[in-house]
Amino acid sequence: MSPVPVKAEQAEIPVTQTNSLPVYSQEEVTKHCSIEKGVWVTYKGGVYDITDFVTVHPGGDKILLAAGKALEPFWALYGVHEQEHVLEILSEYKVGILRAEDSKKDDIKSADPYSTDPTRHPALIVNSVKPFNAEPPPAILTDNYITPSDIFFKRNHLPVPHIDPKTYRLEIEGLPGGTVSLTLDDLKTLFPKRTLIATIQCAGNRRSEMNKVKQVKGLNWGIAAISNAKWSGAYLRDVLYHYGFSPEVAAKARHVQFEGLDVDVTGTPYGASIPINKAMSEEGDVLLAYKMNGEDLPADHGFPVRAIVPGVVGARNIKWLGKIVISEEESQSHWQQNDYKGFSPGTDWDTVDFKSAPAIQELPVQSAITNLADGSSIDRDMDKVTVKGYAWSGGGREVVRVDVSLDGGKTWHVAKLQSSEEIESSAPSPPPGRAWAWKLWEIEIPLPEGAQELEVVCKAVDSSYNTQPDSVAPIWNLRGVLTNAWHQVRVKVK
Ligand SMILES: Nc1nc2c(c(=O)[nH]1)N[C@H]1C(S)=C(S)[C@@H](COP(=O)(O)O)O[C@H]1N2
Ligand SMILES: [Mo]
Repeated sequence: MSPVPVKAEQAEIPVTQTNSLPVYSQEEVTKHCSIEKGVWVTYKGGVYDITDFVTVHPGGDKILLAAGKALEPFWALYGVHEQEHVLEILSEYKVGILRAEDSKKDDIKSADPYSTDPTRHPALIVNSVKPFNAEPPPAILTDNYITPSDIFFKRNHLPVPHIDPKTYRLEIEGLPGGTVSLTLDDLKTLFPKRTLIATIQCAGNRRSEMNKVKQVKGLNWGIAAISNAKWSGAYLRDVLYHYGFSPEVAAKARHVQFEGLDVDVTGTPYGASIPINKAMSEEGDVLLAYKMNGEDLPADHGFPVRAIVPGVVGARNIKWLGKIVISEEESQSHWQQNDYKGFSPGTDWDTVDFKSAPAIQELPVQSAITNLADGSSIDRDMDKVTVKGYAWSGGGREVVRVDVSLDGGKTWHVAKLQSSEEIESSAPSPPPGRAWAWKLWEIEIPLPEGAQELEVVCKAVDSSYNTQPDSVAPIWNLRGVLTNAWHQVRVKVK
């Protein structure tokens, strides 16, 4: 008797050496594409039945887009999520192995939406590659009053969109005449070109200091998720008035929403909104910027047009601006509603109600030491210590003073703020309430005799006499935003 032939299917479901999981074909996986039929996905050659995960996790429905398919192209959009703990969660749901010939399909590997991201400056300290998030080293951050665009911190939530300036259109909704569509040329020729210097700071700047108190969720920014540039473009108010913004519109409008042209896998753009008063006020200086430091906006910073909302948190300065909506409502985007808000140190992920807190707009007063790193040492023979840094406040409040201490805050010295003449002839000191740019500061303090270690501290005061809290713990919040405690570095004297 001849041996019983092995059936093709059986041959495809061998028990592997390393574990006892069955092997599935892509065809089989594809059938499991709904809650009813079961939700299967593949990831790095594994097959996962995530039906239970999807049904119990709020927001888990987004993953349904990958049902019956490979997770890679979807996850590639959220590079940040490709972290150990997510993979750990996934491993619980592993039900099989994808047939080798199916897992090698090109479309899985080449579907990287980040593959066309621009190249970046090698000096940047990279926080996350996909999406790209990076800050300059503190030591070079304050080498220039105007941060060179290459090392200006970069904060992207999604892949960088590539926009053809010839076909680019900026849409405006909510004006009496219906939707307006502008070309880049319209923006450049129909409106006066305005130039201003403004600092942009991410809400998560200095988050790493909050992480030391207790773990928070978010990118682990150091002290350089802040930079200062010269921006040129049309005033948003000039554009809105030109297209019919009127007292009737003003009577109803409460917010101006912005949408980016960078979209996630569901086609949802990055978006946010600002209060109408900020948008329309003569003192608001909100720009539809097409130039950064005298050149076209770089791809990472929003080419061809971004919103510059001076004095307001980075998150509202929408890059790759595609749409403006004048509305009674705030933006309904995730980033306006369920992120970029501050909470009590007592609020945790089980109790947080994002509806209970307002969206961050103007940021609190901030300062940091840039020339001395925590844990570094200085020479005992030097008779003076030089301390340098930046200071800035939101809402156009000018920084009026920076205090520096070498002994953890027992004794204080007043730093010298860089004067406007030193800054640039093209930057006359701003009118009160419109101080959008940071101030660099510097001080030389005699080295205290016999000191073994210095606790160097700085704190700034703004024109409303707001100052920074002395420690991080009382302002800790689960998202790690709004870190503005005294900046402190310990330096050894050797
Ligand atoms: N379209 C779009 N705009 C965006 C973002 C984004 O991911 N997409 N990130 C925001 C955040 S959180 C910050 S802090 C700033 C960062 O601007 P920069 O990358 O030019 O420094 O851009 C904001 N505008
Ligand atoms: Mo940000």
